[in-house]
Amino acid sequence: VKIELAYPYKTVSGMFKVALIHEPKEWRGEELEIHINEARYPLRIDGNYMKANSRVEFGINTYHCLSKPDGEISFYVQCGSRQTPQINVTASSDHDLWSKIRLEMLKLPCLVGLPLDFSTFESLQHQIVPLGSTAESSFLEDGFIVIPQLIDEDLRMRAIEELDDITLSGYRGYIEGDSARIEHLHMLDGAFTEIFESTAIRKELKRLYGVEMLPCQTLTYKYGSQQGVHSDFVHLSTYPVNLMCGVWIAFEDVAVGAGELSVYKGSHMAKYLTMSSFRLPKVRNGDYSKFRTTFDSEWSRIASETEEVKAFLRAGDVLVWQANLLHAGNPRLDNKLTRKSCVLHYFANGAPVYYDSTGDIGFSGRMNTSNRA
Ligand SMILES: O=C(O)CCC(=O)C(=O)O
Ligand SMILES: [Fe+2]
Repeated sequence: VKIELAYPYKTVSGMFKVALIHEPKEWRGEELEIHINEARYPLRIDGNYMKANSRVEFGINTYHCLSKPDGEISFYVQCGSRQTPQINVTASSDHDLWSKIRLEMLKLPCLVGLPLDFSTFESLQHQIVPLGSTAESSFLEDGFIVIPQLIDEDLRMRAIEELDDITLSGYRGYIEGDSARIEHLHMLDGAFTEIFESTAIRKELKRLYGVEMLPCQTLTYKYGSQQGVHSDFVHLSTYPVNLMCGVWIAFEDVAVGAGELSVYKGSHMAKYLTMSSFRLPKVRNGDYSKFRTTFDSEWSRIASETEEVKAFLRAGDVLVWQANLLHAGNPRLDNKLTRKSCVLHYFANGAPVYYDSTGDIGFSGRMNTSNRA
């Protein structure tokens, strides 16, 4: 039996995911005991589940293991006389946020079963953490804000150069002219890494949210995404609900006909739609067909009741949207026009992160992209 971090990153906050790997033939159904720092917890995963899968994933609610926001967590699993190797991780959280969320998170079990659902946290949702008191009222009311000229010229030009090289060389199967997004370019140790680690962006987000926001991914587009109207929350969920944001960066002036981004003013105030809103089972094996038919029409309906704002950003401008704000990529009216841009999603440092659509524990972001485990 062995355990490993299911996300091979060094810094975690809120919750993290581990995988317990065992050989089904050898599994004898012994009692498992998890040792986390000084504490011991029985691991309650039923026998059939264990027998059917050689890899069992579960989450650890770090709010149970730490008595201060930052610290080392070491853990191993005891399995009869056998014991897995010890794993050590460093948890980091924003102090203010951590202390606000901790009392509520202590009501949940230390070992979090998967899949996770919005309803797990629903009873705790009354405790919404207010956004930064220094945020513009337009951000609070509209659900988005444009910050002009946040990305400097040199970085922007290098990002364009890298994006052109990458797309023209067919990186990971990308076909020139396609609307597809290119994931994880910040892992290449280039301009996108600098964007991922940008302190200029984080400084603005700290002002808007009052706590440190950390990026979890980059999604880069050479052409318009043509994505239908949607909210990101069901895919990138937090407890409390409002602790995620999208950051949209324009690398070039957005041209008419290139499939500009639209945002829907005030739509972030609408109900947070989750799988349980529609009594849908979690998405399995990437099959979003049921998801599409239910969510898409409801999102379109809400969008039609709000004002659409077309985001014709200038090169270097950044648009920040709140977790539940509806947005869409318009159809590309002129297929030759590029719309070089990048989206990052940020989570508040210390917010428990999960993906309501799949029930998975989320990767909650960290700053250092080097030393990948
Ligand atoms: O850039 C776009 O057109 C939309 C991207 C988007 O919705 C996202 O990345 O969350
Ligand atoms: Fe989105």
